[in-house]
Amino acid sequence: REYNVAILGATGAVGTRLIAQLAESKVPVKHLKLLASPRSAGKKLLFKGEALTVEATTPESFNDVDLVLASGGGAVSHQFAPEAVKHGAVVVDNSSYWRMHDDVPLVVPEVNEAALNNHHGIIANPNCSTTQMVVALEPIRRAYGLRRVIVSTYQAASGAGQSALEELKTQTDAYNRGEEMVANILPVKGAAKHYPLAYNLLPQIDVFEADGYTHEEWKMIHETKKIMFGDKNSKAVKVTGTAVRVPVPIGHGETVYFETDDHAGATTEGIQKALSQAAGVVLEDDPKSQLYPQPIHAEGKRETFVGRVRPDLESDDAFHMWVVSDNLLKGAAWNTVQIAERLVALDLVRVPKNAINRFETL
Ligand code: A2P
Ligand code: 11C
Repeated sequence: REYNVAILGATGAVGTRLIAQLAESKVPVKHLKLLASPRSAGKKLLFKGEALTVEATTPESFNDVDLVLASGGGAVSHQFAPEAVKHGAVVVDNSSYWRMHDDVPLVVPEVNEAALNNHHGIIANPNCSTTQMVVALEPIRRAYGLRRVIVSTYQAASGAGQSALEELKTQTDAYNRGEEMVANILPVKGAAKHYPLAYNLLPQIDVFEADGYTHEEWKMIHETKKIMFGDKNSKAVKVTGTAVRVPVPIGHGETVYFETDDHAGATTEGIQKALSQAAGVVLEDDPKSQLYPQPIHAEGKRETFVGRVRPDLESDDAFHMWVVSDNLLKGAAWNTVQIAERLVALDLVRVPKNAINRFETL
């Protein structure tokens, strides 16, 4: 069987990579439709060497579409994902809008592929910083259990979209010329204040919650619990963290402190072995030869890179590691296309009849 596929948000930082990842995937594409805002209608983008014309998105865009890969942001997915499902299309959604919905599986194939089996038309792709962390933690959980995680992130500008990446480049040029840096986007589009990222660090990703955590930190906590422990509020594991934007174009880094189950016998060597055998992980861990993951080496790769695995010197059953991945690929476009590949392989590219009107539109 071949599928009619639509990419929603095709002109964005993730959308353009969705096109490239789909072209190199095992998804048999009969026809590809590129959708974006009316601003981009008429623009041409290449898919497998063929120039396709971008169309403005309307509810009718999903007529005759089997599979939608969406990356237009939360508001766009809120509006259009239910429309797509009503038209019989299965949506793999990159936005955060549907992730916590009880009827929406939140999937990283290396961790919880089985959650795809009872989808109702929308499958959510996690936040980029969550995805790479759970890819690295899951083999450790399987070997030794997991009871606590404390993460600090070093997140690239492209996580906030193409415009944030361009802003970083413009600010860097301005700084190097001795001119004033202009900030209009970061830390968060639409916030009261904006600060330059070039030559700087911003300890704010997304908006602040009432408890003092940012929404990015909230996502890492609850998405990790839902993906690895099947419940967004699971008490089986404690997760917390701090998310920081760094002046790197592509590739998120994370230091992860984790505690395995009491007396599970975890050792640095055992953890390294589990990581080296895990799907989607590349172990780059040799301090003697200064081998450790770096964003510039991860860019363009689908894998998650792990290094600096070492025991905590003062706590039992506790370790630290350093995790890097291309936030636009495993963090977004590749994980989405990988989910699509698995849906095809499992013959799950169909909306169950009782789910057509399950999700409310705006
Ligand atoms: P456009 O380029 O026409 O604005 P990014 O995450 O890099 O900012 O990309 C966001 C993506 O979402 C772009 O492809 C953008 O299209 C698309 N988008 C934004 N608003 C809408 C909308 N109202 N309907 C459909 N697509 C949208
Ligand atoms: C960032 N992690 O780096 C965010 C981007 O929930 O999919 C991804 C937002 C999301 O800014």
